[in-house]
Amino acid sequence: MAYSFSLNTRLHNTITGLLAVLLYSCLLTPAAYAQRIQTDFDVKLLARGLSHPWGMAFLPDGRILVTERVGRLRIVTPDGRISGPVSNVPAVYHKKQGGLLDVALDPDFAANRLVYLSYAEPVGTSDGTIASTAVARAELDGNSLKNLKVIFRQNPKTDGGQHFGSRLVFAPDGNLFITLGDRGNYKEEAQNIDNHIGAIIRIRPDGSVPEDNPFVKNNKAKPEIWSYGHRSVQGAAIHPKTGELWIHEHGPRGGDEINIPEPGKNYGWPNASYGTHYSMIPIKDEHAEQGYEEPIYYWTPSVAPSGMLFYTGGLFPGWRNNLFVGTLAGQHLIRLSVSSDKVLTEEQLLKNTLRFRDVEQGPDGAIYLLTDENDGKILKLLPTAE
Ligand SMILES: [Ca+2]
Repeated sequence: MAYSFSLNTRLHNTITGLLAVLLYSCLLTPAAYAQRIQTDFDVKLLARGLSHPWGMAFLPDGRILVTERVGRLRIVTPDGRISGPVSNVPAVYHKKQGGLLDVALDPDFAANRLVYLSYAEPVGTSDGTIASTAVARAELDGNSLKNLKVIFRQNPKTDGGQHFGSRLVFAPDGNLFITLGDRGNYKEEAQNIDNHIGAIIRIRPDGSVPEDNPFVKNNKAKPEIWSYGHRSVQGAAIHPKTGELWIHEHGPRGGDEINIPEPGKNYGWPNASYGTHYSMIPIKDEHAEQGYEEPIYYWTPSVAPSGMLFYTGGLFPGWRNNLFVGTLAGQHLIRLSVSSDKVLTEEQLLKNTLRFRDVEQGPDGAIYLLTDENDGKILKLLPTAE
């Protein structure tokens, strides 16, 4: 199925109209003027008709690989044409939060054509009730995948349709980070390093374990684990100056966090959180007091963060090295100015508009957003034309 596509001016006008109201309300003070300069952007609709798109990755020629949670991978051209489904994508468990999730390119993609997919992998057929997050890599050959190999499986597989993570991010040293979740019904297991529940994983691109992983010499631990005590991590990015991994994770009722996961460290879930359990049972706020790592930032009430980008492009010089986070429940895009290890300021963009599942930077320096809808869209943020 292919779509041809033209600009949806109604959506465009709605969003720019909301921005106009925001801009008008910002004209009151000199401080607000500086903010006005930074929020002066247009939103263009690049493509629509994607079913709950989840992750995207830019090919060197400017086309975009986009996953749909139902289990399809598509390629979108820079002018918004959507390909038919790429063939040979692995079968996925498509229930609740499960399905085909993130996509990433090998750092050496131009030479080896390797792409990486994360997904909820069922036991047996896709109709099963037991699943966990897995990562496969394959060569992209035209509109199909070949030589597909599963390089990681979250162990154990469990019931439940929640908290699969997952984002795929390559570190500057060439290792692959995979962010996972606690699978919903098994939150206590996020404290156990003899399984992969609630962990961040670090492997080589072929699935083998780097010798300097923190638990390789602990024969009671899974050697792929980088850090643990995480709830469900749907955003990850490498800080452009420090080269460190930053992640965010969903809290329960409140307490969504940003963490900079360090090797072997415990981020406290489910024993420490700035949120409360859905049952309204309180959780101890204090991470450090209980021996866990404190988040560097948190949101209460929850925004349900998804997707994470450090902006390094040239189109928005005022936003360089800022951190962008999409939100689902929040229905806005968050812009954070940050230092090497702190969040300094927060601004909400596109308030009360759509559920934003992923945020990426294109080779053109524009910011691209995926919306979480049946009629999922790719939106493009560009500086307002003079
Ligand atoms: Ca925590």
